[in-house]
Amino acid sequence: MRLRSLLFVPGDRPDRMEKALGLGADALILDLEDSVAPAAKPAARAAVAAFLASARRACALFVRVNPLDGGLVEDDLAAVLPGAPDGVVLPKAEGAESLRRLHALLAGSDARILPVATETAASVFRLGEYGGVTPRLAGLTWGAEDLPAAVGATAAREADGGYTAPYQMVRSLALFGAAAAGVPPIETVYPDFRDLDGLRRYAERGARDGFTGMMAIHPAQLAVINAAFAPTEQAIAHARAVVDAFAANPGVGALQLDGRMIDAPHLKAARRLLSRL
Ligand code: 1VU
Repeated sequence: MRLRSLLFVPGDRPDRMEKALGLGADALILDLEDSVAPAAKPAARAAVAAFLASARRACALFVRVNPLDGGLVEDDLAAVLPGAPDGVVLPKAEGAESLRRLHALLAGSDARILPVATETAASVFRLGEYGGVTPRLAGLTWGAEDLPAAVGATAAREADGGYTAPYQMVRSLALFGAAAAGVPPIETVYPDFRDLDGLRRYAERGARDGFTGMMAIHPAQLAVINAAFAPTEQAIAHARAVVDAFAANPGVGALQLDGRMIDAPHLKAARRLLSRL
């Protein structure tokens, strides 16, 4: 499943769901959590269930349920699993135990799991736990909204779109946690949805650092995100040249290509990039 761009659509906005299918997102995240007010949760569950039952599967359909300990997730899953979502986004995930619990709740369904793995202070210390727990793991993503609120920080972002030191560290740990688990790292949302230049810089930085996709909150963000997370022609050509150079020199560990040394890590990176095409 390719996950370059994942668009949040509030679960209580059925008017936006059908249209969202044709916007170029690789996945929609039909949200039952923070974008839906408590009183609107039952209606949102019903709307998401109805949409899943009838939607053209033009892209992957994920549902963000409520957190495991809030007393809502059981009703969320009872409503949406009959519609066979491709995946469930788990907010406030806290390591292996959360994955095990959700895996059990998904019995009888093929849904994958995408945890949002940095939304509580405790979760940060469990980012190395996600590998090998369940074959349902579709990736790992992080959030920069709930954690500052949980610890009492006044901001997580710098004016230039980067993060303050504590949240930059959390982003890095999420990236390495996903890599250690062997699943795609998904960059978090860029909330200023009118600032497409800032988004482009942010998404390109994410792709440079190793994230393979990103969540979106507004349709205008999708083209920018898809472009940032698609390998450039130049990068593809270079990767092919690296693979070809090693194929032409079997048994050789280090080579030169255009005057620069290439060895095993470069071959691994080239193969990884080509596998995403
Ligand atoms: O022009 P049209 O009327 O045909 O369409 C509007 C609008 O319906 C549409 N649109 C969307 N369609 C699908 N999914 C969306 N998320 C979405 N957002 C907008 O685009 C056209 C233009 O809309 P707009 O620019 O006038 O935007 P609004 O003021 O109507 O809406 C802005 C917000 C931010 C409220 C809206 O985009 C939205 O609800 N986004 C998702 C919010 C969300 O799910 N937040 C929680 C996830 S963030 C997180 O938890 C971090 C981990």
